Amino acid sequence: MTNSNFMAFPDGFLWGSSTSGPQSEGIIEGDGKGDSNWDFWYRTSPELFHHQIGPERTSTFYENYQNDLKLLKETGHKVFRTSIQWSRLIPTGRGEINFKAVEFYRNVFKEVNVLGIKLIVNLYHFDLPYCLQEIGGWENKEIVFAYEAYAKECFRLFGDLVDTWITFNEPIVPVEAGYLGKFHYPAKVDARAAVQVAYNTQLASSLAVKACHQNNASHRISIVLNLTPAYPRSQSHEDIKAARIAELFQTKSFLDPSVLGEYPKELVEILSEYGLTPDYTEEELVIIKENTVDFLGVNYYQPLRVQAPQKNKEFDMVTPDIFFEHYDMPGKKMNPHRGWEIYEKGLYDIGINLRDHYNNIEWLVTENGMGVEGEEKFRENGYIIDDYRIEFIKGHLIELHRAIAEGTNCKGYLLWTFIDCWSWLNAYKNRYGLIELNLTTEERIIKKSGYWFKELSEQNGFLNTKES
Ligand code: BGP
Repeated sequence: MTNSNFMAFPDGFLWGSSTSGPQSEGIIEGDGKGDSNWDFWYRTSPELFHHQIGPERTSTFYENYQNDLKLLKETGHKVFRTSIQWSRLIPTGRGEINFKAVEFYRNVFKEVNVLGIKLIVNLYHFDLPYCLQEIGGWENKEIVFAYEAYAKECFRLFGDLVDTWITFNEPIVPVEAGYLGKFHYPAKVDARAAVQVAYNTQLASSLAVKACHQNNASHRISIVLNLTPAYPRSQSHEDIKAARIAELFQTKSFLDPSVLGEYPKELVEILSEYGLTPDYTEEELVIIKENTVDFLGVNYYQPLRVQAPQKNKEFDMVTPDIFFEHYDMPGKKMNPHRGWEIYEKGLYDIGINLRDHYNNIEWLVTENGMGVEGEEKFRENGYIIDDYRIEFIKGHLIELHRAIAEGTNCKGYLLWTFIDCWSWLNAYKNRYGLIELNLTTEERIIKKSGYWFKELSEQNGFLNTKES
């Protein structure tokens, strides 16, 4: 049957998008920016980056922010999330401030406020100042205190313009991609280092929460986590156990300390059993306990499907493969343009999990979106007709709507992303924007989804014509 329902969202629901400093600003001569780990990696290994496009050529927001921000209105934004680049504000990571960066960020934040759009500012989106990488990066506890000092500077310099902050975006990603895989710098495989990096990042996040509240008790601060329930291949004891452990590593390792103030007991036991307990002190655990987040940001792209590891497999070092393997589920619905599974119900499951196990904490979808390689093939009469993206968003919103109706405390939906942006090793391979960026002319052209998104925001919902 056809179910023509208008999916109305709660009053004041925030519609918008997220981007980040390193993925949108670009670098220009004389801007005073220091190197981040990405700038350094690109300079030394450009061949790793798609079409050898590096972070200096990102979407030129640094120069074009005034015009770009006008497009926020044209695409119906009620909220906008971006990040400060630590290496732009404090080029050597510690000490001297770059006043050109202060001026730039203050101008951007002022402009967003003038437009009447809610601003959320993230302090860290995978981008460590390279000087700090040279002394061990997040493996070294000194970086925790350098980050705390940086966060305090941000609250002091921008606290009159920004009242909603994020400590880190997807902190598990640099752990996995930089210390268990080779997609982020320093691209090494070392489980002990991975655990220490994860712990140090959590401690830094908790210290930033504390500093934010000390600076202004009415300001709110969160962490953005890429949450997804881990779905087991089968209901066998082994697969269920594998899914439980995958969830411990990939979601609960930051979710529990950030929201509940404590690490899950089973995770602590596993780490101890494998000799991976990080260096920590009781005082640090008290900081984590006492400084939980005010709300949560959730990024969701694709589900995590797992199976028990094959029996009798030999491992010469501890890696997550000892505990679980990825499961390639036959017949799954795919985004063929990115090679990622589409599973809309994941968003519903996240909402219900937060409702039932995390004190029904207030949360926002801070990223969800559909990456498309070769998107120019969908251009008609000069602009991109991305009906697939509209369908993708609608499918997820139906599940989010259902979770809200059942009591989850979700206050907004931020798409990834505003204008097509640079994405790490993938550079500009996958386009996600409501607005197309022409890399040669730097022209910005609103896609069909951009106009649709404006309508969605103005009507605070959409007509669901999906078969049910
Ligand atoms: C998220 C990151 C974003 C962005 C996005 C798309 O995990 O927070 O920074 O990069 O993924 O990634 P990709 O371009 O690799 O598809």
